[in-house]
Amino acid sequence: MKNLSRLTLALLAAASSLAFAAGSADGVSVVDPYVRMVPPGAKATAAFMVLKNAGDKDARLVKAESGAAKVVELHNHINEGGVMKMRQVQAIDIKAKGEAALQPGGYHVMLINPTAPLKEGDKVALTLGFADGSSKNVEAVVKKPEAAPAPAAMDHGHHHKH
Ligand SMILES: [Cu+2]
Repeated sequence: MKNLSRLTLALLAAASSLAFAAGSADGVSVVDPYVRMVPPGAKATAAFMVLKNAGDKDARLVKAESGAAKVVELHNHINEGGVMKMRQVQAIDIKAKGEAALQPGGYHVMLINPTAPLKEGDKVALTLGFADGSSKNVEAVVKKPEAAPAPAAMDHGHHHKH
């Protein structure tokens, strides 16, 4: 019984240190993460998701990492004289009790030079890093573009797509 209680104490200690380290990642949940399927040999694709912040403090996504691509960047689309262009961004803010949508035509996680072909249904592991140093692991499923939700496309055509 002595060993058991020691184990329990160790688990409790581990659990509390995890909770302490969680920070922004603790309050942020990730809804419907997916990666757009692209033809084999394509030089880039993107991951999309909705980040919901249940916490009392604003959260700031500052990086994404993945073994699925050589370079992983946070991007946004901006309308420059009627032309949609992609730009790398330093951060994506998620307001307290709010959400940030990473969707086609807007913010996305850019996956440049995929390390292996991505097939429909594959799971891509992403690690989201927040400004306070906390991080969150996400599994994004690879979807064909037509099967993937495209909220921008439903918005009466005001938004331009890629
Ligand atoms: Cu991009």
